[in-house]
Amino acid sequence: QTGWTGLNERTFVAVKPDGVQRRLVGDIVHRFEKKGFKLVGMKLVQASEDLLKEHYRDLRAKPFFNGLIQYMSAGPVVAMVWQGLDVVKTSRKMMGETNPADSLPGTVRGDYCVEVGRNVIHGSDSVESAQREIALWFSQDELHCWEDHSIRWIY
Ligand code: RTP
Repeated sequence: QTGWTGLNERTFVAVKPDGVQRRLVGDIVHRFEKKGFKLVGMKLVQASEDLLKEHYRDLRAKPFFNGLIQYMSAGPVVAMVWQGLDVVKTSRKMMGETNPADSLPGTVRGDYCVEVGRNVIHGSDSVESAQREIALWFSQDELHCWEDHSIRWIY
């Protein structure tokens, strides 16, 4: 069993509009649950262009930026916050690479998509981005601290 430091790390994960349309939400949630992470926030949301432009502000100079905003606002996304040890880094591993062609089978993108512009899932790339994205997508009262009785069998 590890010490308690780090167990409260949180990350922002979103099933993108293509993932919702393709009925992948249940599978993706199941992967994170089975891994041992704890769900502390989840909602189905039609993101506004303003929210998405802020979310992807570091990419605004990229040629694919407008297409990305269109894609992400084309339908609802499932926005989630997951908690656990090294959850930021591990979630990125579970998702696979940005380009599905570089993603190994067994990852979400390796299993479920073929094109970078339809890559079904987002996950924060650092603890700092996670904090920024969680604050952007969720209010404090949408995030839950609940007693997790499986915790002693995971850590
Ligand atoms: P995300 O933020 O969605 O988790 O993706 P990421 O960190 O793996 O990749 P990033 O470079 O931040 O790009 C964000 C999203 O933009 C789309 N993209 N399209 N060449 C392209 O057409 C291109 N490159 C990136 C992808 O949907 C990517 O996830």
